[in-house]
Amino acid sequence: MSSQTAKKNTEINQDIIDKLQAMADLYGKTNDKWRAYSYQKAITTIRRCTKRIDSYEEIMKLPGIGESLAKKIWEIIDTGGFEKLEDFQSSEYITVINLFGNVWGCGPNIAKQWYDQGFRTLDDLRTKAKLSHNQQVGLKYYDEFLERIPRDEVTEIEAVVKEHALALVPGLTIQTCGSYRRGKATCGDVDILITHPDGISHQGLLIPLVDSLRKSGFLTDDLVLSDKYEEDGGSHVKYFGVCLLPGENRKHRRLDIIVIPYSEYACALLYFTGSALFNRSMRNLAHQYNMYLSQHRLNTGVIRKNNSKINMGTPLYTPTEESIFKYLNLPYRPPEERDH
Ligand code: DCP
Ligand code: MG
Ligand code: MN
Repeated sequence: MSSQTAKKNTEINQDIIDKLQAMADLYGKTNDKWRAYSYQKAITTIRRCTKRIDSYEEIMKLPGIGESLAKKIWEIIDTGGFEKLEDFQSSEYITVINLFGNVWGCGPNIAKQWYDQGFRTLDDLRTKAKLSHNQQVGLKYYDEFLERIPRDEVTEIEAVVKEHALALVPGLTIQTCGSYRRGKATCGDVDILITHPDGISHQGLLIPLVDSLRKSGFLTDDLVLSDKYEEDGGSHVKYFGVCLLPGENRKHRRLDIIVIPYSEYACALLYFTGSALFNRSMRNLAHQYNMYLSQHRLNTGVIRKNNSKINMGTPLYTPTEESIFKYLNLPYRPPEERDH
């Protein structure tokens, strides 16, 4: 038995996970979603291993890991290196795509277009590229947006939004979701979900709230404001923007606000808490039960043909997150255990 079995479970295979994660991120950035996904699945599987993986056969026995990925994992274990990752990291194309892909709201396709137009640096983008409003904002705050936000600061930002929202409409339910609700020490942005228990008073809140926050100087830039958003009968309205707390040495932070009807609270809370990977497995599980899970509702009796829904089924009563887990025959998982 290797000496590493004495380590905490989470650390035993951490070196393998780190390399696979770096590769998954790069595949995601280059729009190779399928590879990114299979790497991500392998990471989840390896995280569950309670001992150090030390043979190729062992990897092949893990569920959902094919031969070619198994060989790469073995290379990491056997040699401590990962040639494909090193190739990627030293490729000019990958480096530039990664650089451009970190401009907020810029996906692999735009990054590739810029590369094909001959741009190689952020300065090239600033001076030569034709940028949308959102891309200009993303570029302006490039470094700030890449920094994680300390948890305490998220709490401060939440307090500002709460103060303005409650001054407009008393009795609102305001919950910060995303990585914050999952208990992370730092967050990429601030995700705030707002609703009202009376089922109606949330209506018409978003625009006055954004106006109020903007007037106070808290919001510095707007990215997305969709106050009329309808999707399969749901009606979430959302604002994506940039905020800045008052005081010295503050940083511009990304803020997302979603306002929803109370009847959709549990499904929206589950969705907005994530993680994105966890949401994907919950939706897949619902699929297996002929159900359909979205950020609005959980439907049962869904009939699918060739992967499209020919009957949407009927919505289930979902007053709490717990009720959603129950319908899916899953033991409840608190937000802290929903990273994957
Ligand atoms: N979400 C999702 N699928 C996506 C994007 C988001 O299901 N493609 C859901 C799950 C996320 C939540 O929305 O947890 C918030 O999205 P964020 O991008 O803000 O992600 P997190 O808050 O989880 O992480 P971070 O700390 O990077 O903001
Ligand atoms: Mg977030
Ligand atoms: Mn967000």
